[in-house]
Amino acid sequence: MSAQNKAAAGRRASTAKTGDGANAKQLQLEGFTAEHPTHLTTNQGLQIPDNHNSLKAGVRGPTLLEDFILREKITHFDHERIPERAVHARGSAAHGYFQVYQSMSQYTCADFLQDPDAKTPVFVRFSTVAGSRGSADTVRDVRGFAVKFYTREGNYDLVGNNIPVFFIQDAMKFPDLIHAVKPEPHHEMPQAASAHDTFWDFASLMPESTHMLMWAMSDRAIPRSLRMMEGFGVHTFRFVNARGESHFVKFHWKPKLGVHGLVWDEAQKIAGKDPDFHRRDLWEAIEQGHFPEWELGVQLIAPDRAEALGFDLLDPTKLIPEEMVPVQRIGKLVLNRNPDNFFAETEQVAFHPGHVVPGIDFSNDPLLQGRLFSYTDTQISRLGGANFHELPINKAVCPFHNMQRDGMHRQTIARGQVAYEPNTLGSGTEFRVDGGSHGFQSFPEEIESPKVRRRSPSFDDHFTQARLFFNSQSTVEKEHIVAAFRFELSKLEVPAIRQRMVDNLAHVDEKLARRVAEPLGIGEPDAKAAAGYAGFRDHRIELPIDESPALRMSDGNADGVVRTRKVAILVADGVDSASLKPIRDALEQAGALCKVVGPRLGTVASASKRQIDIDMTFTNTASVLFDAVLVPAGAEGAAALAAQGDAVHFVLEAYKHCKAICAIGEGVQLLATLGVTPEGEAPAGVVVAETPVTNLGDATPATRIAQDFIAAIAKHRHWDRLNIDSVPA
Ligand code: HDD
Repeated sequence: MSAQNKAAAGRRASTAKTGDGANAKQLQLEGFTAEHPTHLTTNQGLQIPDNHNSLKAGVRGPTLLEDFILREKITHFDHERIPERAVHARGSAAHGYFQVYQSMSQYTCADFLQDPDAKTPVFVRFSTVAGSRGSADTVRDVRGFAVKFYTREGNYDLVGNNIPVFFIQDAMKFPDLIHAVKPEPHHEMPQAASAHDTFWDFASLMPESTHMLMWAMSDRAIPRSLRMMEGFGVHTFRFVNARGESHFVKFHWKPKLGVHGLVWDEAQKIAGKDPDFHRRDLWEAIEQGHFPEWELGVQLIAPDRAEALGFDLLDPTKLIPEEMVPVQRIGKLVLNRNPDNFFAETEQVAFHPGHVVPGIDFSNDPLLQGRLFSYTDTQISRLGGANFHELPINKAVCPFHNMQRDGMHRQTIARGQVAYEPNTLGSGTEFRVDGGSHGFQSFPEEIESPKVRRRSPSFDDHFTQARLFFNSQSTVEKEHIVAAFRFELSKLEVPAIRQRMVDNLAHVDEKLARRVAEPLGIGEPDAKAAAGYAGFRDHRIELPIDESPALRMSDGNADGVVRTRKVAILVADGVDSASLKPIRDALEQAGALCKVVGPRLGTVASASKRQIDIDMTFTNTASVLFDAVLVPAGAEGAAALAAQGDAVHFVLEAYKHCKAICAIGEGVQLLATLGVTPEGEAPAGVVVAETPVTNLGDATPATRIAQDFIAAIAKHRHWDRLNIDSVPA
């Protein structure tokens, strides 16, 4: 068995042996997995004698058409691509489980939300929206957060995003939205970016997109890690209990590691240095046993309280502020196993918001209603027919059977004479056809209305919640939003689109619009010229709050941990290893992941002539791939680092991106020669020890330095550094 196969088998064995419900899916998948063989065969099972040479008429003669082994191999290769997803093509996924904290029977009869001892297997796929399958992970975009629960009552898919609202209110506009954001059709540029004319042309004409645009221009759209983002079901759904009583529900995923973003400059650089940054981060965390966790949160609204919210629950461009309806945390999601095969699992998984279980139902949100059609439809062309539910990753773990038959790639061998119902020749009379009380029950909402092709006036206010979001941001988050709008709009070739967009923004916040407009070479924002101005005046939302702290990222919701945060330790020959070790030990004890970065692979010699192993070099990695930097003591080492442009750039860039930096002894002088530590007090997030620190015990300098550094890393970023604009990086 190859090393890789052994690792995969080990992973499977370690989770399979617990025998809990979470592994029902894994056991099912086992039946479909294949290990590397000892010899090669054709697809018909014939052993292949030679996998290097085709069959020829003489060694220098033409290849014979008869060579079925060659033909089979090439034919399969010729057909091994399937269409990528129309949206969310770029994704990464993992297996895990969900466990409810206590029975939710008061609100829903969904089986997987009843028993706190039961673990339900899940497969979760994260994605970007606009980019192609091979596009970079860290582009500015919404992230998909799709969870498939393999429950005992059938598959339940919660197909959400990392942003709680959406660009449009009605599915009728979805193809337009996606055509606008995708690369422009005449020259297929730009890839995985909204910073181009067609997107902003559309957005500026669709004022309902304003709230979502505020989120998309915030740091939410450039997450530090897939493990550090929230997830949202977006739409209002229904919980229905065993008595048939219903509550409206909004779903939230709250990450245990807090909510953190990248810096835009950093995100762009990572897209080149490591386009797989998020995929790698998720994969490595799971391989190393640092299983990412989220809590499932619900906001529950009794139907008779919906009206009092002041906005329409059916409008997907609105959220319910947590200060108005608190989020109750009802269970946890743990991702603990990487897929065995990207194509078979991550690519072939098919989500659908219409995959619900008894106890969960839809609302009349017109965006959701359209989605209920789209997802099955798209799989039919993407996965090549109507039998995609039989693919191993999509297959329910509970028995399923009906009279649907045949079609491309059918796997199931349905026994017997009948494929219709009712019947007397098979088991037809046992099936209930009376809409009786078994199985999934649609909530019997009373509806009596004329058919209309119109938008509800209760959807008309496009700016009040956008303003709530903006008002709720910290100063630095507001700055990032302004900068993001400026960047995106500066990329447009048509000034009139820029103007229309800032006119719209003037309805959110006059100052915001002015600041965005400043460097764009356009006129003053004019709110009266904005699209959607008239409708907005007539149907304004009144909110009881001006700010919602829960919408802020900078508080991070983190539990102050540095688990899995990456620290680069910069070394060169002559570094002081004695001062390095206690800090590194403390970091690793706290769960941080340290990598030694040096001028070459192999080792460097410390000041005391000890060999220090190098993990990475200044040329094959970069500061943007780390959360923090440690510069050790040692006169010779610091001088060597100062003489190495890549090392200098490493420190400067980390500083500019507001990351925690710790410098010891001569390392401090290195910082000073770079001009980043003015005389006197160290800038925010820079921890310095003027003299080397050697031992770790309570109250020693090393302990204090390590603790300060860990606390600085746990803060994620130190935005209050004053001089970063002048730092070249
Ligand atoms: Fe969608 C994929 C999330 C609106 C049509 N969508 C897709 C995925 C996510 C979302 C996470 C990727 C699933 C995966 O990993 O395979 N979509 C959303 C959210 C929406 C939303 C949160 C609004 C609240 N989507 C939406 C609308 C439509 C679609 C209004 C069409 C009317 N979405 C699709 C699709 C995709 C898809 C074209 C592409 C691939 C797929 O379904 O399986 O059908």
